Amino acid sequence: MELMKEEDFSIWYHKVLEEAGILDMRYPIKGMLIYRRWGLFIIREMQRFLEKRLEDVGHEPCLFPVLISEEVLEKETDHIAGFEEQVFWVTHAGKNLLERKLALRPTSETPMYESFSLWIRSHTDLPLKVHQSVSVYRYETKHTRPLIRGREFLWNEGHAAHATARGAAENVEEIKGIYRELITDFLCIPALIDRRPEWDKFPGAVETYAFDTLMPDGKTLQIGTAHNLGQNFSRVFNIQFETADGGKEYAYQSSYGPSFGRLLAALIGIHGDAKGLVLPPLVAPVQVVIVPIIFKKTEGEVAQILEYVRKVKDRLSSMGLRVEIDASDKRPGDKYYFWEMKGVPLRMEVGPRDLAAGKVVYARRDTGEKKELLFDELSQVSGIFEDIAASLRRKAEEKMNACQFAVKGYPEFESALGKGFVSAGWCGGKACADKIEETASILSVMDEPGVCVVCGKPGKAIRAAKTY
Ligand code: 5CA
Ligand code: ZN
Repeated sequence: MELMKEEDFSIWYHKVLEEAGILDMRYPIKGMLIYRRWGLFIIREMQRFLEKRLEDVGHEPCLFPVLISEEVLEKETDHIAGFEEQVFWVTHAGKNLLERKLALRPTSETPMYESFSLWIRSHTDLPLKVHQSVSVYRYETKHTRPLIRGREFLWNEGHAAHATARGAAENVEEIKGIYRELITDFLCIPALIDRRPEWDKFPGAVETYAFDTLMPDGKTLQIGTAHNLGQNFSRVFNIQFETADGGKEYAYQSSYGPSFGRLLAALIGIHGDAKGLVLPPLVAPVQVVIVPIIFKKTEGEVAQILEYVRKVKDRLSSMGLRVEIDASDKRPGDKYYFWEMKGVPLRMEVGPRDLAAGKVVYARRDTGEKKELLFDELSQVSGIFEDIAASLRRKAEEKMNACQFAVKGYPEFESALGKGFVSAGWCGGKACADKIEETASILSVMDEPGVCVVCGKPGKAIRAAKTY
């Protein structure tokens, strides 16, 4: 491979997606992908981790239909205004025009909240929290990119209703914590959480928080969001409950979703290197690959080594690890190249000398470091995996921290864009925001003061970036 991802990230990225067997991008509908074993496995691991955490804090799994009736989708006006350009409509059944067209879900607030109004009667029914992992459909008009901007993409969406505004706000905080665990603890991806400016909120939300990470080309990628919806939807969908003292009130809601596709894109882009994928051990489809090194090829030697290799595999498998033996006829060098490209965290090499000494040689994918372990020390692999994860996380954090710039004037602002996160100032005026957003996005308007990079008037501090 030996492709430098920093120099041309897009070429590197497409090549890795294809060669590592993550995706097949030749599906003949724009913005739609075929997920292959390697990519799907990683997504399923993220999904498993997230669903467990959501269910631990009281979310019930559910599965809603992919079609939404026109009437339901269009109930909340801000919401539909935000999505109407992006909705795929089903208009026909065979040759007949449907009486009412049906939408492919772009997100599931509207159908779910129809049901919430049936499910919620009393304060004792609250909080109600549900989640589902599904694909959603948005007719994106911006340039589509695999995993990053698709017209079909995979996510988990969580939806909650609480009896109080405080309950909803606390839920959003809890979700931010869970997403932080998924993104940074589990996937080793650093991210900033920002409250989006008014004009960039989710359609129908009171408040939107977003997780942004930094891709190798200097553009930021929004990987997940959590929205406080207040009572906007509950008023429209009539989600009312009887309070403890016999009154009636509308529920306070929140909705949230990380994009599995974007998380996978970030994982690949941030940890990968010139040889291809580099996977954090917890999500790697194969965590250890064992390569038998056979010199003499006498039947006796081959059998002995293979037997030892199987013993090593059994030992590692008994620890719950995913292990593969590559006993193919390829040359060892070709095998190394192949598994490195696939991002397998640990390679073990076992030759006649290792067999005699009862040990294995291992090479770390992330650092290339080579060391030995005795058969009896194989339990140390778990510790090595923790070390690999910590090191990937630290490297990515250092890189992202080194790409945060604080600027004052406009020329400085413009030249920092595309290199990472840029802190600057904005007066609050529309003309200045428009000027800034010609080349960048304002990720957040902070509470601290700042001097406008465009007009020089006092205002508030902002964070801006070139975004995907
Ligand atoms: N209903 C809410 C929360 S579930 C919602 O739809 N929020 S969203 O519009 O912000 O989308 C959630 C996340 O999906 C975004 O933060 C972004 O990371 C991801 N996303 C949005 N559009 C795409 C797309 N076209 N391809 C891949 N991921 C996307
Ligand atoms: Zn200004």
